[in-house]
Amino acid sequence: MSEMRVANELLADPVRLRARFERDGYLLFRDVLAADAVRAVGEELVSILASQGLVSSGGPVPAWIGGELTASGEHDLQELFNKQALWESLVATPAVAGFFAQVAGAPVGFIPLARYRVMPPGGATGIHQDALLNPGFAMTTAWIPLMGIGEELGGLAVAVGSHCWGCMAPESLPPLRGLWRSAAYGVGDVVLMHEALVHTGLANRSGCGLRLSVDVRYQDPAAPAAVVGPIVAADAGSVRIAAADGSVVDLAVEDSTLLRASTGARIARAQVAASELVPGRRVIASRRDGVAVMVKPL
Ligand SMILES: O=C(O)CCC(=O)C(=O)O
Repeated sequence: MSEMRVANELLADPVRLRARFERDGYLLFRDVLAADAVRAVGEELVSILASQGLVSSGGPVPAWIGGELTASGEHDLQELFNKQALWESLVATPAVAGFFAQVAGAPVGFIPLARYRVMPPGGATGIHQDALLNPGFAMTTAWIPLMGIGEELGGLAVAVGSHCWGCMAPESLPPLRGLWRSAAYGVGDVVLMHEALVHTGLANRSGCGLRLSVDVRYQDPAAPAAVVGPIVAADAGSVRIAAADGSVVDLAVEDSTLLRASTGARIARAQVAASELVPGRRVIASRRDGVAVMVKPL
């Protein structure tokens, strides 16, 4: 697989930086995030995993002793990790927030669509595009290794230029041969990805080592901010959300609106009242001109 291009030299040239992102759909930066703060997030995850009897720490790479990681086990881990607000603190660290503001040209808002990746030996993440199931946010994904990730541990691979195709189901994607790019990653590195870029998490072939990373997402500062909060009222034609800033936001629901259940399944407009999208349920919504583009439970 070919190497990703490093974009550090473009940080001083916003026009070329934007042009590279628009052409390739990704940017790899080396050693730009506060390494101590990133390492501390990884160490905290390892100590939570150790407290659950899933890893034995001590070596340079934590060893996975947890057997198969099921979908429900993974879900429970995300809940445990989320209680610590680790990624939220990381992106609020001034040096880290400053880096993202420099790349985007203005301070950015992160949306609560982050995911910690605990990748045991043999594990991999399927080929996908982030915006297929999360449209309307004008978001960029920042993939952050939480430990040194060499070839054996796998890590992120991207299909260069694939963001230009629009989003589609993985089985409908054009041939990807020749487009894949990856790298060995260090703590402090970050890969930024266009929301429609095809990417994957390569298989962890280390035999016993655990791979840890986190992917966080921020919006284009010019895009309408995501609405996050509990539903006040919802029916087939509209959804009203009590937003975090204290305002109440009314959004129209149309046939084009993607209403999702927490399983990821699509909810038909006529089924809203019988779904999870009921008053009190905390959701995130993207929007355009007063119309909900996507609504899903958090
Ligand atoms: O880390 C991985 O395995 C995959 C990451 C990913 O899919 C993402 O950042 O959206």
